[in-house]
Order: sequence, then C-alpha cells, then structure tokens
Amino acid sequence: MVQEHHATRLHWDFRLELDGVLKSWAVPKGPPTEPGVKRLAVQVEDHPLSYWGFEGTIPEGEYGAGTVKVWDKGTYVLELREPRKYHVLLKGKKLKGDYRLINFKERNWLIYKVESITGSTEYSSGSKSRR
Ligand SMILES: [Mn+2]
Repeated sequence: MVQEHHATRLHWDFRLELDGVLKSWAVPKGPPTEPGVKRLAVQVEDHPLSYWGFEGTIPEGEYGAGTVKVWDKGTYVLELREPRKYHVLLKGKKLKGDYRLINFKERNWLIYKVESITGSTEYSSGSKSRR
C-alpha cells in the first residue's frame, strides 16, 4: 500500500504488511512504476495495521501533519527476506511485478523494479499472499 502524503515535503509512503505491522518507507520521489529506475526509500517507524488504507488530514502539530491519500494498494508476495534485502512481488494497480528493497546505509534503502525473469506475474513460491 502506498500513500501520497502532502506533508512539509511531498512524499509517498510505501508500506508492507509484515510481522503484524506495516513496515514503512518514505519515498521522496515516489516508487518507480518501470524497471531501471532506482529511488531512495527512507525507512520510517512501523505503523499499526489499522493504518492500512488511511486517508485524511493529520492536524498541524502532529507527526506527519498534512493530507494523506491512498496512491496504490493491493496484495503482495514476499519472495525473499534478508535483514537488508526484500524481494516482493507486488500486485497493486500501479505497482505490479517484481520489486527489490535494498538497504545500503542506516535507514536508507533503494526501491526498484526488476524485469520478471519468467515474464510471468505469478510465482509458485508457496509464500503466503499478504496485502
Ligand atoms: Mn509520510
């Protein structure tokens, strides 16, 4: 799930349901929809699952003040998980296909799309589908 967040600086919040929380990254330029584009994604605090799909206005003075709207949502399949690396198959409306999240320094990650090796959007990894 990705939220477009008009805070002090416009950014997109990329969130994955994992371990009972929403793992979250703020992506200043937004997650790429095409392969070959790498975007900085800064990991931020985990959010509660109840935040999934939230839209509205966070009041002035509160953390993240500004308007939030859902930019994309869908399910995903976790294909690989390492401490500093996730491979996810996204099944959103805008973000579809194989994505990588790579941690390169502290809370800084790169998010990018890769061409599917099989050319298929379906995998038989046996992974549980998550939203
Ligand atoms: Mn945000």
